Amino acid sequence: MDKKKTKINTPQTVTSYINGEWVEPKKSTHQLPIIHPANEAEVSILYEADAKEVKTAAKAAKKTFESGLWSKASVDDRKAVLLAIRDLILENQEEIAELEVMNTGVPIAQVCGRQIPRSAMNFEFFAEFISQASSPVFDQNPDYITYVRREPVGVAGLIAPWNAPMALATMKVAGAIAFGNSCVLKPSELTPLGFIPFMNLLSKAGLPDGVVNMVNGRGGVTGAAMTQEEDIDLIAFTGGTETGRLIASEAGKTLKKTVTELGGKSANIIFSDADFERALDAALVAIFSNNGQQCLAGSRILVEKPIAKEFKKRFVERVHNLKIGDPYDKNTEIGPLISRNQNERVASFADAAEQSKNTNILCGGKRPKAFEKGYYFEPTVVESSDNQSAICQEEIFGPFATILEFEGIEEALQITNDSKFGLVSYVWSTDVRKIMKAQADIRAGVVWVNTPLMRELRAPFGGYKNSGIGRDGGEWSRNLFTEEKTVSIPLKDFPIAKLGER
Ligand code: TXE
Repeated sequence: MDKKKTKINTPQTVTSYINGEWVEPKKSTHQLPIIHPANEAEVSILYEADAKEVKTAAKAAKKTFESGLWSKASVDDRKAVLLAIRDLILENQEEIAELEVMNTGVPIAQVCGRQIPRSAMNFEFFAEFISQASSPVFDQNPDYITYVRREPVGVAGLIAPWNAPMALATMKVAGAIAFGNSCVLKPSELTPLGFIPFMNLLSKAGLPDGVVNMVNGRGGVTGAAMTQEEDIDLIAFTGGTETGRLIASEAGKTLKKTVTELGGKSANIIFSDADFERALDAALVAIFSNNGQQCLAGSRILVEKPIAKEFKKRFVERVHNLKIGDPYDKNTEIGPLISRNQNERVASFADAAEQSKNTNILCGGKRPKAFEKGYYFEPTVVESSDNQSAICQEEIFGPFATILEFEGIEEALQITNDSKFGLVSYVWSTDVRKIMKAQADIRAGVVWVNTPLMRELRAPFGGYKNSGIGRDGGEWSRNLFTEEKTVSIPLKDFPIAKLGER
């Protein structure tokens, strides 16, 4: 990494944060290198939390929860702390952003423009939400009043991914603590660095120690211990579909509430009556932002036949112009992938495309020669005539667009729904009837009409099919992070059967 471009000091060790204190690194602990994906340099060392340390974190969270200090704090007090966390994230955004870039390789313009503001917004959103939320009262029966209380569940286990570490983890942390829970957060073992300044700012914001605890380590060790831990009451997970399956079945053994937000292979349908230029711009944003590593990527671009030739030509021209480079450079549009593994995974799909007779690589497909080091991969565009091919069915999670042609809405919808995933979808058309049919028939949790990437925090977000179970956002996060308690109180004395009286 070019030192001149960053002002921060990288933390040399990453440990757990329990009850308001950093755990001292121990030589005997299993250690993992933290790698900067742009130059493969080891920038820090993670000291992995084992099952015992996870238990300590869960116990600290439970103790704080039971103390009532936070779980029974007034909504106004909680709101003030959440807003202070928002302010401190914004005050420290430069440091957090630079650490995120060091970990993820996502271009700094995108981290500063989208992910850090979104992290701050997550706290503001839930601060506002809790101050307005109400619960139903049932007074239809004149002899009783019955109402519903919303109470925090207890200790939330939050397992976060590496693609947008801070933005995705803070959605979970903000939701959990807004409703009074304590939590144990596990960032991805690839991307813990930004959470170091984040943890430090929580107590400055006035959050009591032990409300947010963090453990670090591999999924199979630290994450698995969380899903098995008796003192953790719920799991909110974002990550891969296979991991989601494992987590849900493990968490089921101790009957934890579980929400999983998993992968996608989302269709971006462009009809020939669409605003061509806007659809083109948006198709590029939907697949190439975040280095293509996002669950809501528009990775299958379905183009109607009359405009397909022109669309492919223009799309490929633009892809050739994308600026690949150092993620700390403000002009960079595509940085390196997260890891060697992810780079090899993406390359394997390009190799498969090269072998297949149903697919044709229009550009990219290789590691760019300009970079000796770093997990860079050329932005890749492949056309396919078979939606069953691996590049149309599997989540590739990289700068890799697949283009399919279709004739008419029926075929577009058939291809869209011919997928084991169902997270989001995009529809581009100026014909309201076509739009209305598409939004009704698409089997996915979100339909974006004539827009890319519109995340409305008030609305539910989550997937159909293998894209997950449950939703987050406003009311849906409240459902996850609270228990409902029904209270009935009689308004007058009424006769009670006198059992045992002779
Ligand atoms: O993610 P994992 P991986 C998809 C994407 C990617 C694939 C694999 O297609 O290519 O998943 O990525 C923790 N118990 N997405 O393998 O493993 C892990 O430590 C408990 C989609 O790197 O799912 C990390 O904190 N936890 C996606 C988190 O799970 C476990 C984002 C996610 O890592 C665990 C990322 C276990 N047994 C990848 N195993 C999205 N939906 O946005 C792992 N973890």
